[in-house]
Amino acid sequence: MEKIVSDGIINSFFQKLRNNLSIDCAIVGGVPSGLVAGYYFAKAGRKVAIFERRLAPGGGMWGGAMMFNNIILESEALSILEEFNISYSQYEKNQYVVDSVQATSSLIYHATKAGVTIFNCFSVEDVVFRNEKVSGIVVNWAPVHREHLHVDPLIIISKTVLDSTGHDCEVAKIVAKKNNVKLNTPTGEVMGERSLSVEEGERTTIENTREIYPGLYVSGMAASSVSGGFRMGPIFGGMLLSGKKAATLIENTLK
Ligand code: 48F
Repeated sequence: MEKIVSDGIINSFFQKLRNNLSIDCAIVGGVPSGLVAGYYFAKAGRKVAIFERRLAPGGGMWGGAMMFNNIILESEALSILEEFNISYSQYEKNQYVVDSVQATSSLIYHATKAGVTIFNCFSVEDVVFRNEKVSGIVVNWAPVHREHLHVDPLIIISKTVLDSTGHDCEVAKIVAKKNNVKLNTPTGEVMGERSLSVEEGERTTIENTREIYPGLYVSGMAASSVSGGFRMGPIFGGMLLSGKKAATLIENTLK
């Protein structure tokens, strides 16, 4: 039985990895917007995988605000809460309270049930750049990244890449810095997020969700960070709607 346990995990994991060496969309960062984008993408029958550096996907949603594990969402996001079977209660006219642990776990559960493969403890350290287009990602184990071990990565080929790495917008920074290219942002560069303004932050997160370089899209907090949008704090309607918009944009490109 001991050998069966090891064999089963090793063989099935490497089958899973082999199945995702060439995909339609590689989502970097298992955050709310990335999970929602992956869900709608998988539902559209696309081959999609999420690569998350931490052991647990979910980004900054788990902790609510100051570890008070509730979050706020606007009425515009209710249809997504319904689709993901997340409970909510009305707080004000257009604002709803949600348990952040239920919401985050539900996004992860429904994304994987829809067909998204999540590789946790995977750090994306670069992209594949071919014919002036982002054409995949370069991955390594998160501890290799953290311990700065000089170990070469593996390569995932992908028709599109979604940077949902949150505040750090790491993939956009790598593409701009290493390839000396202009991004589709007001300055052509990664502008960095501005201070907190809830309504502006929620609006600009969705507005800034777009393709910023051929083959590279941004969503969620990364979209704000790349294009100089405002942070918004513990309100997540913009995140979920940004994920849905990203899936629609990418799907339209791949059609
Ligand atoms: O930054 P982060 O918490 O992003 P988020 O969840 O947005 C923030 C909000 O939760 C909240 C807020 C608005 O409401 O301000 O704070 O979208 O999480 C970023 C995630 O991306 C992973 C990282 O481990 C974290 O889980 N990540 C970042 N860079 C990489 C990565 C990378 N290069 N490879 C893999 N994962």
